[in-house]
Amino acid sequence: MATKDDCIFCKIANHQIESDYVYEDDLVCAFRDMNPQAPVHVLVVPKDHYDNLVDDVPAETLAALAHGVDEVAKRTGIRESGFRVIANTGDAAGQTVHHLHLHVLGGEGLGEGLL
Ligand code: DGP
Repeated sequence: MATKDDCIFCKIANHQIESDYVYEDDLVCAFRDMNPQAPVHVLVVPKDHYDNLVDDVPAETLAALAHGVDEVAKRTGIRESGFRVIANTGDAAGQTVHHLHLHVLGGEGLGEGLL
């Protein structure tokens, strides 16, 4: 696994630091956000380190992330009601952890989308 020493999501994906995992396979893992912004708020991350969505991420990994989102939606019971997926990409978007992650948000009171 390609990791960065100082990256918290590399450590969580590598189980060096344990988290509240929802889903895991060979390429990605999903765990609950420590600062939830919705009743369901899960982060889906690749196990290899990429800074963000435009960091030459292999197609296989992008597909695994999409599959991970679907698994999270099923496992947290938000697949039928609907949910939101956000990838903050770069400083201007407010990305604070520079390891690619997809926010999966759902549940009561999610409200309307921004766009
Ligand atoms: P972003 O702004 O897109 O970079 O959001 C990063 C998210 O990561 C933020 O909602 C808080 C979450 N987060 C940061 N550090 C940790 C951690 O150590 N564990 C967990 N579970 N979530 C974290």
